[in-house]
Amino acid sequence: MVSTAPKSTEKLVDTEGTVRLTVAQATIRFLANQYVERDGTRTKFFAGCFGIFGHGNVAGLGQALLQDEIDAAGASKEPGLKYVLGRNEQAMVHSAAAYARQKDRLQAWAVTASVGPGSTNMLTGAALATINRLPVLLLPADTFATRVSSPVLQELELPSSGDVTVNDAFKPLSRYFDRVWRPEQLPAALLGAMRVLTDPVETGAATVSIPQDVQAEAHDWPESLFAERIWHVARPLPERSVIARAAEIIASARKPLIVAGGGVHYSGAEEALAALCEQTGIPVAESQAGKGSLRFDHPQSVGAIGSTGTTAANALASEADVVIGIGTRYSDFTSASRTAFNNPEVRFVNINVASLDAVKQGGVSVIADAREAIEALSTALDGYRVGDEYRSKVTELAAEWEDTVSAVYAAEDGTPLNQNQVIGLVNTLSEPRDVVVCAAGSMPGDLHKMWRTRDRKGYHVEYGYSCMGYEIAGGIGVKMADPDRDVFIMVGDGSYLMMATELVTAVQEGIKVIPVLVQNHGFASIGGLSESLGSQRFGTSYRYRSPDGRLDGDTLPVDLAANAASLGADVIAVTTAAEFTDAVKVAKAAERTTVIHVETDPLIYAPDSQSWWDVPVSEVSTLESTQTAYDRYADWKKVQRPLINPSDRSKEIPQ
Ligand SMILES: Cc1ncc(C[n+]2csc(CCOP(=O)(O)OP(=O)(O)O)c2C)c(N)n1
Ligand SMILES: [Mg+2]
Repeated sequence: MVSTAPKSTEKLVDTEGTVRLTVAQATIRFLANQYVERDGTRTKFFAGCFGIFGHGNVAGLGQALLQDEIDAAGASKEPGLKYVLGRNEQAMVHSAAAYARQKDRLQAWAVTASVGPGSTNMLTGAALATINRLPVLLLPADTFATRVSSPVLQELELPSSGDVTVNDAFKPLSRYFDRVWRPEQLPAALLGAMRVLTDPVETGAATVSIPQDVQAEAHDWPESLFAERIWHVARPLPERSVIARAAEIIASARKPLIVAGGGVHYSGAEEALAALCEQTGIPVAESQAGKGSLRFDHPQSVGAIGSTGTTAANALASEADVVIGIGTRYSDFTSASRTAFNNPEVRFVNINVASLDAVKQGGVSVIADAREAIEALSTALDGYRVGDEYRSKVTELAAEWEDTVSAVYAAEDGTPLNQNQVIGLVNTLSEPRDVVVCAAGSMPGDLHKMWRTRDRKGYHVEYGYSCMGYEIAGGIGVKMADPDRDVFIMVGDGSYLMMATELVTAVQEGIKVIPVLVQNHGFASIGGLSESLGSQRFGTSYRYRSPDGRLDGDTLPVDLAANAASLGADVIAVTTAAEFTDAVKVAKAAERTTVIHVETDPLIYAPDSQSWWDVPVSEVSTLESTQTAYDRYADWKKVQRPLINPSDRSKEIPQ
């Protein structure tokens, strides 16, 4: 335990092939030597390590990162693990997750946090990464293994259990969890984390919790622990008999529909998908994570599906006789809470690398890499094409929706903008390769419906967790992953107030992003939802408390433009379309992060999806608004497909 380590790591290799390093130094050196390989291309897996130091990691992992940086500078090399100081631990995990998504999960970040609150601040990020199946390595610090000075500052100290610490809260949120009580456990923990992080089925947050005394403890490691390791990212092949069965079902379809999810992107299956739908004429609808699987103007593209879908995709979904899910989790937004696929005879073919997703909605499960499965299906479907009538219907419905979008995109000059027009302006003024980023509020749904995606990585809306506060942190992660693209971050005032802190990190790192800050004085999204559910927008706008005790006074004198400027960003406040257009030009030409601040009316909505989302309404109430909403809710519940016995339900969509 008592450190007898020499001062310089250069002298540490002894004749027996061991190297004496602390657990923290060994961790950093190991991580710097991990690579992934897919389709013959090799990539260094860890781009770096985000961190905020405190007791628990400052003298362990902090010292190891310092030594790595200084040693690299001495050798005129890049550090093994570049260190980036963030402002909030949750935000750092979001940046890491966004980076991994933009890199199609072939690169990731480690995130180190201090013991206690620093570490538990990462829990929300862990959940987001795991739900979105994005690789992030979390290194929360833990309380003493020796317990000699327990309870240490910020220790949980449960009377009922000696080995539970706050970090146990990471267990249900992580796809891999280990705690390194002894140095000898470290190799197994790190190899276990790497296995999960690089596995397309398993990936998500991997957490290696290291007590602070163990981090600083020296150990003789086998040199081979630090050899370059290459992790193959698999493309599991579909079974031949399953493809034959899937092709048979699809070939019998008169109104098939593909639902493309995030798996299409992660597998790099966009071209294969385009080829399949050009060959067969099958239209493609997209989930939030799958948006951009086809360009918006591809003849077979019908855009977003589900609760925030286009009328085109939802009309086709409601009649489809075969639905082919590719890389989708079938979240409630995608399936419109199991009301989207309304044909009583509908059958499903689900292609997914994860059996968890492949079995959803029933039907044939093709457990395989998306690209491999699509290519196999293309061959098996040789000669199959949808009928001309169906093709014309697809074209007609898609064109109708595009007209609807064009109409609401159009802004009258000289008048204040609404959110549809703001989205339209960003879409038309950005370049096809630029990226739009969003996560929570009314904008994710509006973007899903209306954003015209022109590049496979041009649309980045986190909607697995829809986490307020992801926007700016996530946008920074996207920009770090893809510095050649401009990144437009669509952020509502609510999300901004929850976590704008990483603007400071962007300034520190010279990272330029373009946040479009939409000020509507509260929650347009939840306000609208509340109203539709009979709850009268209660508690959803940012107002003074009025003398009668309700939160419905004047709007608050909050100046978010000044707030953003105070964090070091350039800020342009605009009102009209002409001002917005000029601001985008300035922001695109700028080298610094430039926030565009615009006020909008929260009562102007995007065009309707003609769809539903299951949010239960109070069954009994003294409020008429709630009673009316409950009746409507009960009508929709009749349309919802049960998990089994789908035959005894209403097929009438409430008007
Ligand atoms: C961390 C977190 N807390 C709460 C919610 C629930 N929620 C979803 S949207 C929203 C309001 C977002 O407000 P704002 O960013 O201003 O967007 P707007 O609704 O006005 O478009 C809330 C509270 C959430 N998604 N994430
Ligand atoms: Mg708002």
